Amino acid sequence: MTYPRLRMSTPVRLAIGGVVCAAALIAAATLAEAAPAGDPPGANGTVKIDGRAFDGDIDNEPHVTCDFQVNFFNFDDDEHANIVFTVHPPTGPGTELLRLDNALVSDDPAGGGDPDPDETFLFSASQLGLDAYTAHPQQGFHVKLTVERIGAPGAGKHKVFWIGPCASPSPTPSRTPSSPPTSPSTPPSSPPSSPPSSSTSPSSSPSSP
Ligand SMILES: [Ca+2]
Ligand SMILES: [Ca+2]
Ligand SMILES: [Ca+2]
Repeated sequence: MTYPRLRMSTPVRLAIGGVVCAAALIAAATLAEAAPAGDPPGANGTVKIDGRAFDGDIDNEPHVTCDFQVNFFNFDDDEHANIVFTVHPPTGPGTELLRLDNALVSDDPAGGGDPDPDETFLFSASQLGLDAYTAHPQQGFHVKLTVERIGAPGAGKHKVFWIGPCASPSPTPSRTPSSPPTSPSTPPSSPPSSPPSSSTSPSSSPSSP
């Protein structure tokens, strides 16, 4: 019978904790509502890298594995851009990996108030031809994305990020012994592609007597 002090203070602490949590929630909600997000004129669009799981949030994920999305936000109506990937040091010297010209990145006006999610493009390390490069054992391939805004010279967007090779099945958050850098990769033999050419020309001239 020598512990009445602690027993008395526990419900008080719980009550105080609840009040603090409620106050923090209210403050956060107020901040979110009060954030002014307009649609100023000019190149106010933004580009984000989104790795799995694809969430579409307006934040950048500089480490992705195998495949990833390039998400466009707040671009103007009917805006087009060139999407260009180059290999970045130390993985490579800046060679162009893939170019997607004149892609439609927004089919609606920039959101006047709300965040305006626009187009999303899916890419993968193998699509970029990164198999030709040696992945850093921990980081993967270093790649630079450049978005050239058509009709808006000098207003390009850049993102530099790391892509894990597609061979790794899942991103492991724990520290694992790095796999040996030299992986015996067999070159993909091109499958015998037989296009279904069913070209039946309807040039049948019914010869009537
Ligand atoms: Ca994500
Ligand atoms: Ca838009
Ligand atoms: Ca939109």
